[in-house]
Amino acid sequence: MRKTSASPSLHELYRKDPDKADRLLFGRVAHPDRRGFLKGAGLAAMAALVGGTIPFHRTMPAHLIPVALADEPVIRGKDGLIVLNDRPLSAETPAHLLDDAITPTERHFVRNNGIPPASVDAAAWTLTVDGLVETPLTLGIDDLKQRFDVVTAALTLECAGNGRAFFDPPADGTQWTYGAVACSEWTGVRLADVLQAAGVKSGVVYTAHESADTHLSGAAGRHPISRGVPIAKAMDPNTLVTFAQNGRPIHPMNGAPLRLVFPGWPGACSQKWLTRVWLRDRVHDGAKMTGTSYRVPRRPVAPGETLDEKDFVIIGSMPVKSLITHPVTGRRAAARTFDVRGHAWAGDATVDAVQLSIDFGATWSGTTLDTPVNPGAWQNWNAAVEFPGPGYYEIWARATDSSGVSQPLAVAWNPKGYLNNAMHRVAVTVA
Ligand SMILES: Nc1nc2c(c(=O)[nH]1)N[C@H]1C(S)=C(S)[C@@H](COP(=O)(O)O)O[C@H]1N2
Ligand SMILES: [Mo]
Repeated sequence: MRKTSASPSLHELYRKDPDKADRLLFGRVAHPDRRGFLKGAGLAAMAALVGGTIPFHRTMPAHLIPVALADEPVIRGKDGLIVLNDRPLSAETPAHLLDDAITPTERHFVRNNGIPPASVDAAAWTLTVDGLVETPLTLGIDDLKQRFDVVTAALTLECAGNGRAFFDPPADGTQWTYGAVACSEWTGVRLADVLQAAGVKSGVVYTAHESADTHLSGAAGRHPISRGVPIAKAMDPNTLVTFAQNGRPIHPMNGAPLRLVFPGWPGACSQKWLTRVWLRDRVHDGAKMTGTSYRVPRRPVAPGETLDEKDFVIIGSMPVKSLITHPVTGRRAAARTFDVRGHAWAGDATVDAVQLSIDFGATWSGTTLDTPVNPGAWQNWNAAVEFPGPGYYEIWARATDSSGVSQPLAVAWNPKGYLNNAMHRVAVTVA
């Protein structure tokens, strides 16, 4: 993963307030002789970032940015992502790097709400299933593999705040543009099978998910995020408890060693570093479940309008959307005709058509659209587009879902900037 000048870099943080940067990033406290003092979680965090234990950490000066971080990759195993926040870490993928049908792990975006566990032991990891069940279970990853069908599926994960950067007036929160979406191949077991093994009691309304990451405040027992879904979505056979991503262990920042994946629903439902699923007789009220978190107004609202909590609904299935992954925006093309391609997805529904316009929406033409490789996967589309002559063009893409709903050119404003499924536009200049 590379820093860009647009992101708040480590260097900037250190320039502004080196003591604070040390404390925030690594829990490092300066000694009078200017040696840094790293221990416990701070030392583990730095070791994880530089990729090994630091034998001489005792002589490491305060305010020193390890060259392993300062130079290039900041997150091992990620490549080309743009860091939007350092703490908690959020990084998105430029649209043209999402060109593959299956998103490689190093291109899968990262959205953390707290501090990931510094190190994880997959062999000792357990998942507890309790609450309104006949038999509470505690299962290791091997137990999951042995007791249940192991399935692999390409599943689309999108942050509900993807596209937030384009709201006007601006909406608070991570300023995602297009790249908080991915479709990796996930391997795991069906959540439904696990819940059935525990025995779902009558009266269950919602799941509640817990994990091993810690709150930014450091407060023990305070969850950075704990979301849930209606029991029907949890019993959907496409919902998985996963232990592998693209045929390998899950990337540490994508929730290793165990995470939920709810395709088509807000990424926030897909708890990373999963330790517990409990079944409740009411809508879960954990961290990021209440207030305006992952909720949208029932009706269009004006910016600044005051709303009551009951005017909001919890986001479920995500709206129809598409992404142009080729060409990269800003491309100068030598040829008059070239291939345009990308992906489209529609929450729990499927995409029926993707159309393109090169004349600012006056006319539209069709594309070849694949069916999903499995339920929950995005669909790939492509078209050879001919441009009438030299000059500046915009390619606009518009997907339509199976119930006939199409992407808008602009979406209604909402307080937290969720669900921006406006059409993707890329610029090209034809020589
Ligand atoms: N434990 C835990 N799970 C989590 C989060 C988190 O901060 N902690 N972030 C959620 C959010 S908001 C999103 S969009 C997805 C992002 O998944 P990714 O980081 O693997 O791309 O994870 C979700 N699961
Ligand atoms: Mo998210």
